[in-house]
Amino acid sequence: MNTVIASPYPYPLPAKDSGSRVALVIIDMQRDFVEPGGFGAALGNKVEHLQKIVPTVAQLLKTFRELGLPVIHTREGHRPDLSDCPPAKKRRGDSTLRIGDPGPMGRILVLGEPGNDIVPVLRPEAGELVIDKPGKGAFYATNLQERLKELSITHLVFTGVTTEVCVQTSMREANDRGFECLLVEDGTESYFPEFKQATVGMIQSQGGIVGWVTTADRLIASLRQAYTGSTS
Ligand code: C5J
Repeated sequence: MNTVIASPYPYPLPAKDSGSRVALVIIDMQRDFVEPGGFGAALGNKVEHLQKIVPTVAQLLKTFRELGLPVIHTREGHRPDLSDCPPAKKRRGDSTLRIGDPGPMGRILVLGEPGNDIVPVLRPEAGELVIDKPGKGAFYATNLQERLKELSITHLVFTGVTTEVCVQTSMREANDRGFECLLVEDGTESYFPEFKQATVGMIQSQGGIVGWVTTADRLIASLRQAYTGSTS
C-alpha cells in the first residue's frame, strides 16, 4: 500500500486502478480573501499570511493535474438576491461591510462579483469541479457529496483558506461522511497564525479524530510514487 508520511500516522492512498480515487480540494482561494485591496484586507486582516500559500497550492494543483487526479475548487458566496444567506449570517461582522454590500472588489461574498473569483494563478480548468457554497462547509447546501460519489472519490486532500473556518468546517463535514481526509499544513492559512496552529493540532489529535496532516513535499513525492512509480 502507498502511504504519505503524515501525522498522527501514515495516510493511505487508494491504489491505482482500485476504483477509489483521491482528490485535491482547494477551499475559497478567492480574490476577496487573499488579495490586497479585497474584503479581507478592508476588514484589517493581514492578507500576506494567506498569500504565502499560493505557490504551494499552485504546485499541488499542477501535480494533481499532471497525474490526472481530480480537483475541486470552492468559493464562498451568495446569490445576488441573498436568498441563500441566513439573516443571522448577514447580521454578523463589521456593520459597514456586510454580505451583499458594495466592497472594494464588488458586492461582498456575492457570486459573480470580481472579488468572488479565484486568484488567477489557481483558476479552475475545464472539467474541474467548482462548488459555490453559501456556508463555511463545502457540503452544506451543495451537491458536493453526490458529485464525489459519482467520481468514485473516497480520499480528500484539503488546502486553502481559512484554516480554522472554511477549511476545518469542510474537513469535519467530509470526515463525518466517511471520507479519508488529509490536511496539507503548508497549503492552508489563516489571518491568525495561532488559530491555524490550534486547528492543525486538533485535527490530528486523539489518533486522527478528523484526519491526517502532512506537507506538500511529502504528499507530492508519495503521489508520484503511487501513480507513476517514480518520485521525480
Ligand atoms: C473562509 C471565512 N473561507 N473565514 N471564510 O474561511 O469567513
